[in-house]
Amino acid sequence: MSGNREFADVNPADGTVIANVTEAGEAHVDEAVHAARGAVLGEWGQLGIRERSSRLHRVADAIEKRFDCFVQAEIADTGKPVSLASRLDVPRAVANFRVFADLVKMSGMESFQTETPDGITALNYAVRKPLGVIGIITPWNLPLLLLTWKVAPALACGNAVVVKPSEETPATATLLAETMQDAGIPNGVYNVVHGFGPGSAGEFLTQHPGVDAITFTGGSRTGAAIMKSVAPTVKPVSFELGGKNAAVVFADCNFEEAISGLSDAVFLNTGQVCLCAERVYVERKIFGLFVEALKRKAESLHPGWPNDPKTDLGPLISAQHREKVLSYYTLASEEGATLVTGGGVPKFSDNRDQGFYVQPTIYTGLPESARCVKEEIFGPVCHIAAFDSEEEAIAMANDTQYGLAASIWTTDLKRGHRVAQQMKVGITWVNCWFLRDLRTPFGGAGLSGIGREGGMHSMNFYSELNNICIRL
Ligand code: NAD
Ligand code: 6OD
Repeated sequence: MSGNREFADVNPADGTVIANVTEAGEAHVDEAVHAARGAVLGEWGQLGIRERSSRLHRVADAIEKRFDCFVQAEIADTGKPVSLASRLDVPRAVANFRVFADLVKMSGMESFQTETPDGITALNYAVRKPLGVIGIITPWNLPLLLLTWKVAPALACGNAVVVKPSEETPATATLLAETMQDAGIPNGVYNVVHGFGPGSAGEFLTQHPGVDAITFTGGSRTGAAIMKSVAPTVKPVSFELGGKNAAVVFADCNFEEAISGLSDAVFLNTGQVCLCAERVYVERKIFGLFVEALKRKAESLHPGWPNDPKTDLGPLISAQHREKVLSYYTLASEEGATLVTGGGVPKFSDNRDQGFYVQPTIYTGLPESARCVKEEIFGPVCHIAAFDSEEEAIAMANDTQYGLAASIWTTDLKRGHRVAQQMKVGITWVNCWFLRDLRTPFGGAGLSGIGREGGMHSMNFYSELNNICIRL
C-alpha cells in the first residue's frame, strides 16, 4: 500500500516544479470514501433541497471571492493564458454551481394515475434520492471547469464526492476544498485524493466497493480501463471521452465569422479541448481562400507567458504530451501532408524554452485514411480538406469512431438544420462553437462516451429514483 509518495506539479510554461503533491494510497482513498459515506448518512444527507441549494450558491459566491486565486492556481498548473482562465474556466465553475443549485429546486417528479384492465387503480410517483458516494475522475485540460461540472450536480442531488483530479493539475481541486469550508459545506462532503490512474488513487477509487457511481472525463482508452475496473462492483458510469471533431464550412458561410470561430475551434487552449476541430472540411469553391485566412489567424496568435494579457496561446500540458503532439507533426509529413504553417516548436530565448510550447499547425493534402485524420492529437493542429457536395461533407465528417462534437458554418439555415441532424455526435453547433447552455444534454457517441450530463441528464445520473406505487 503506498501513501507517502510525492509527485511533482510542473508549470508547463517553463518546466519549473511549483509544488510537490502527496499521492493518495489505497488507505487514503478508503478513508476518503468512508468520510464521504459519513457525510451522506450525517448532516449533509439530512438537509432539505432549499438548504442544499443555498449552500451551493454559497460555494459559487466563495469561488467568486477567491476569483484571482483560482485563476492563478489554474494557470500555474496548466500554463493557459490569464485571459482564458478569467473568461472561461473560473466563471464556468461559478456557473456550474449556480445552475445546479437552481435546477435542483425546480426539478419535479414523474407521476402516473394507473388503471389495470381488471379495474384496479393506483398512483405511481417517483422520488429522487442521492446515489450515495460518487467517484469523480477528471483530466488536465479544463481542470476546474470539468471538475465542478460533475461536483455541482452530484452535491445538488445530495451525494458526497471523492474527486481524483489529474496528476498534472492538482491545484484548483485542492483550493476548492478550502472554498467548500468557507461556504459551510460539512466535512466529508467533498474529498480530494491526488495521484495517478493505474495502481494509484484513480484505480483504487474505481475499484472501491463503497463508491456508488463513477463519473469520468478523459481519454477513451482510460474509459475502457475504468469500465473493466468497475465491473465487479457493478457501478453506474458516465463517461465524457475523446473526440476527433469535424467542422464543415460551406461556401455561403459568413467568411469572417467562420474564420474567427474556426480559429477558436482549432487553437483555443492550445487545442486541448475535447471539442476542438482537428478535421476541417471546406467547400472547394472557397478552399484556397479559407486555408490562407486560417493560416494568417494561426500566425497571428501570440504564444507567451500565461500572465501576459496579450498571450493567446499557452504551452501544452507536459513534456510527454508535447512529444506526442510533435510525433503527429512528424507523422503528418510521413503520411504525405502539405504543411501550411507551424509544424515545430517556437524559440523564445528565455525560460519558456524549457516549457512545452508548440507552433499552431495546419496541414492539407492527407488522405482521409491517414492516422493524422483518424486519431485524436489534442494539440493546436488541424487538417483541412476540400469537399464538393453536402453529401460528401457529411460522409467525411461522420467517418470516425468518435462522436463528440461537430460545427457547421453556413448562412443557409435550412442546410444548417439538415446537416446538423445528420451528424453522428452528441453536440452540433451551427455558426458557433463551444457555446454552452448548461441545461442541455452534453456527451458523446461511439468512442466519445457513455451517457449524457447537463441539466436533467445530470440530475438523473446523480440520483436513484424510487418509484412508489400506491393502490387506491
Ligand atoms: P486521461 O484519460 O489520461 O486521464 C484522465 C484522468 O483519468 C486523470 O485524472 C488520470 O489520472 C485518470 N486515470 C488514468 N488512468 C486511469 C485508470 N486506469 N483508472 C482510473 N483513473 C485513471 O486523460 P487526459 O490526458 O488527462 O485528458 C485528455 C483526454 O481527455 C483527451 O482524450 C480528451 O479528448 C479527453 N477529454 C474529454 C472531454 C469530454 O467532455 N468528452 C473533456 C476533456 C477531455
Ligand atoms: O462545457 C462542458 O460542460 C464540457 N464538459 C466541456 C468539455 C470540454 C472538453 O475539453
